[in-house]
Amino acid sequence: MTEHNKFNEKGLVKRYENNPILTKKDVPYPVETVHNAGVTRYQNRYIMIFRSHLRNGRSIIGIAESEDGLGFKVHPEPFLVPAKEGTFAEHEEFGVEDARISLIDGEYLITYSAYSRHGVRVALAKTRDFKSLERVALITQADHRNVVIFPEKFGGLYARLDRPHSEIAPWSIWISWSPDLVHWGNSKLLIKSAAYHWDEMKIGPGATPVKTEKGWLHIYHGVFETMDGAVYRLGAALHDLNDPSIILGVSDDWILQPEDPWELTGYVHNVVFTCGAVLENKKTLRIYWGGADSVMCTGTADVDELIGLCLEKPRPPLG
Ligand code: BMA
Repeated sequence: MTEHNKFNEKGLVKRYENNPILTKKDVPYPVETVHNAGVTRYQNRYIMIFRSHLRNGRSIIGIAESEDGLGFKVHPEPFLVPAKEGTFAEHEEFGVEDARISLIDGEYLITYSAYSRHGVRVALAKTRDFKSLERVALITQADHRNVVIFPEKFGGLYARLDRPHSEIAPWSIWISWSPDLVHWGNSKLLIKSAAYHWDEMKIGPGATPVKTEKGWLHIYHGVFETMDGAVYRLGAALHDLNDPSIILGVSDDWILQPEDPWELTGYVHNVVFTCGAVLENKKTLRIYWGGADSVMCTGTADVDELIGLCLEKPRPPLG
């Protein structure tokens, strides 16, 4: 397997040479896009749960699996479609989007955005086998997206990264805690967009954080507004191992920006957006991202380089 960055040999994220790794042509039911997938390891395989737009413009979540994390085969049926009855149906009416997966105590926790006439909320579901799925609760109020749960408890509490939005304090990264996954609180603001910076317009949690010797490594997204619309890029943040509400560093530089043709043009142009990254080994992080809200791509980054960027070339977390 060779990986390279076509545009910058020294780029932090080395793109896989056969990107994109999954497109709508690989899906055995009619969809218009394949993107923003949560990814995890399950029984010596990689599981990817990816978002697809239907032709009514609303999204569902499909599932694919892979031996090597590069070649994925999509299951014949979608994994998660809007609920048909009850509270979840009311809140998933306009679609389900951007799932993240977190493994704790043998259970895979799945957070996803639930869209409805009431706004966007985050829902939590869980599975042990990626066949059956149990919806647990809607775990935010409206105007939240991009919730990722840390794959470990801290002092008996679950921790998650949040992304509430309001006009006074737009789109920032917060942390909240819960004893039972349903009731969340003790929220605290961790990282804000920095003025005239690549993440100036908004930021949000991205991939489920991974544990390294130096801290929890979190790949997040940041958005910059240009005359040609928004550009979505990825950055890195390092959280304290024992208390992830402590930020050890946030990289000043982005680590990935739209460059390949399928990242520059598509359903929404100029977008790289992540919901999943897995450690291949202690040294290498494999990152998955949606390109232009249309296809799935992957690449690897050196863990020490990412940590170095957070610690040695940081920007203020509350910029
Ligand atoms: C965000 C979300 C993401 C999407 C991105 C770029 O607001 O909708 O799912 O990838 O915009 O369109």
